[in-house]
Amino acid sequence: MSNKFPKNFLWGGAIAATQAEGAYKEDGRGLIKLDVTTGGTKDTPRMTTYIDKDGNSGEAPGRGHHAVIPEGAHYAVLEDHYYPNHDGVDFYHRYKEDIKLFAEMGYSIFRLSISWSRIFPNGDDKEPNQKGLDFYRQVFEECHKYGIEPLVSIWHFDTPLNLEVNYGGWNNRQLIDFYERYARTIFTAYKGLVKYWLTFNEINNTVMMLDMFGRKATKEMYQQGYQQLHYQFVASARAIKIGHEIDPENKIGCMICGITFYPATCDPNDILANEHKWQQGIYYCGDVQVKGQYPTYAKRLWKLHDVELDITNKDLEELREGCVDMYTFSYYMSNNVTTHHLDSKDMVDGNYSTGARNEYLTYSEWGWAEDPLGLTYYLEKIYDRYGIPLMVVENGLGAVDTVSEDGSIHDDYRINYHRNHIDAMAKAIANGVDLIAYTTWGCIDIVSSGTGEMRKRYGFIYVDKDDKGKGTFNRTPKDSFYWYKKVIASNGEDLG
Ligand code: P53
Repeated sequence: MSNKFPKNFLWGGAIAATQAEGAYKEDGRGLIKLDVTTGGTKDTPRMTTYIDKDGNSGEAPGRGHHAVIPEGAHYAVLEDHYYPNHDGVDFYHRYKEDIKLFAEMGYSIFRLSISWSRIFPNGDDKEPNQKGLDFYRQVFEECHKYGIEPLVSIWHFDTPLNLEVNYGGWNNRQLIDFYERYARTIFTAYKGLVKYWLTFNEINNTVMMLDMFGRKATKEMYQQGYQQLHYQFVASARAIKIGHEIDPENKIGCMICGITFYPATCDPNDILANEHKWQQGIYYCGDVQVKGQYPTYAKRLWKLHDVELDITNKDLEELREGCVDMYTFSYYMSNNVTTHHLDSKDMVDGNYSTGARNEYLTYSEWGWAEDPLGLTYYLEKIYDRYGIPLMVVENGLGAVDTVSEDGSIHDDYRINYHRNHIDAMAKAIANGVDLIAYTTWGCIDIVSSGTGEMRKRYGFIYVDKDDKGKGTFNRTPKDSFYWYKKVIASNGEDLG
C-alpha cells in the first residue's frame, strides 16, 4: 500500500498533565480530585478517599469527578493508600529527557496539557503562580529547541479541587469566569511559544457516557450533565475569542471523544437509535463548538431527558463568536448500538466500552474494539459535516508489555494497531479529508485515566514503574519507538 500524507503533516504523540507529571504538591500546585483517587483495574473501580464528619476515613467508588462522598465528609489523601497520579511518570522532572526522545522519533508536534492548579492553585486566586508558569515555559522552549510545536490542552479532567468543593464545580456559572482568567493568563504568557490549543479534553464525555455501560442515568444526572456542558461551551467560546484577540496566529480546537457508533442490526429501530446516539454523544458538542449554535435536535434531547437549562441570550451570542478553527478528537474504538435485549455473552464487557459485541472485530484486554476502518468512517463523516481541518489527537492500544531478558520490549501488537490506523487515515485523506495531524496516545507510558493502572501501557517508550508505584522510572524505547521513527521519516509511506 502507498500512503500519501500532506507534506506538512504533523506527526507526534500526546500526554496529559495528571497522568504524566507527578510532583503533585510541588512548586505551589493545588489539589484536584484525581489527587484523592486511588488506582483500580478493568473490573474494580478507582476509589475516591475522604474523611467523614466524625473523623473516620473512607472510600467512595468512582474516578475523580464521578465519585460521590457522604454529606459532611471532605476529600483527603490517606496515609495507607497509593495514589498513582501523585508521582505519574515524573515528567515534571524528566521532561528534558522525554522531549529529547520524542525528537529522536522525529516529532513535529507534541500534545500535552497545562495543569490549571499549577497556574491557579485554588482556581479562584487573583494572581497566577509564577512557578507554574515557569515550568510550562521551560517545557515549550525545550520543544522548540527540536522544532516541535506544542499542542496544548487547557483542561484535561483537572478542575482545581477548591472550585469543585466550594463552588460546585461546573454546575456553577462562575466557573466560566475562573476558566477565562486562566485561559487569558496562559494565552498571554505563551504567546509566540504555543499556537495550537484545545479548550476541553473530551468535552462530550459528560453527556455521552451518562447512559453507557449499562448504567441508568437519573434525571438529576442528565440535568447536571447538560448544564455543565453548557457552561463549558460558553467558557470554551469565550477562551477562543480571547485567544484569537491575543494572537491571531492561534489555532484553537474542540476535543471530542470520538467513538464510532454502528447499529448492531438493520432493524430500523436500531438505525434510528444509532443516529440518536451520534447526536447525543458526538454531534451535540461538535455542532455547538464548530457552528456556534445549538442544533435542532438539542430540543429533542432536552425534552427526552427532561432538563431545563440556564442559557442566556448573551451565552448564545458568545457561542456564535467563539467557533473553533479545527476539530480534534480521540479515537480508540467503535461501539454497537441496539434496542434489542442482549445476553451477556453478546455484550462487550470493557471499561468505557459497551453495547453489542461486534463479531467482525477483535477486542483488547480491556475490552476496547480494534476498528481502524471505524476511524476512516469517523474522519469522512465529520469532515463532510464541518469542512474544517481535523486532527487525531489520541489513538493507541492499552496493553501489557513484557520486558525481555536483554531489556528490549517487543510490542508488535501495538505496531500493528498503529499501522492499521495510519493506513485508515491515509484512506480518508485519499477520499478528500483535510487531516493535518496525528498524535498517538501516551507517546510514553503514563498512568491510565480510566483505571489508574500502569500496566495498561500505550507508550512507544517504556517506563519502569508498576501499579504500586515501584520501579526506577527509567525510560526504554520499545520496538514501536524505532518503527514510528521510520514512519515519520517517510511521512507515513513506510509502515513496514
Ligand atoms: P485509559 C473513555 C473512552 C475513551 C477515551 O484511556 C477516554 C475515556 C475516558 O477515560 O479517555 C481518553 O487511560 C483520555 C485520556 C486517557 C485515554 O483516553 O483509560 O483523554 O486521558 O488516558 C485512554 O486507557
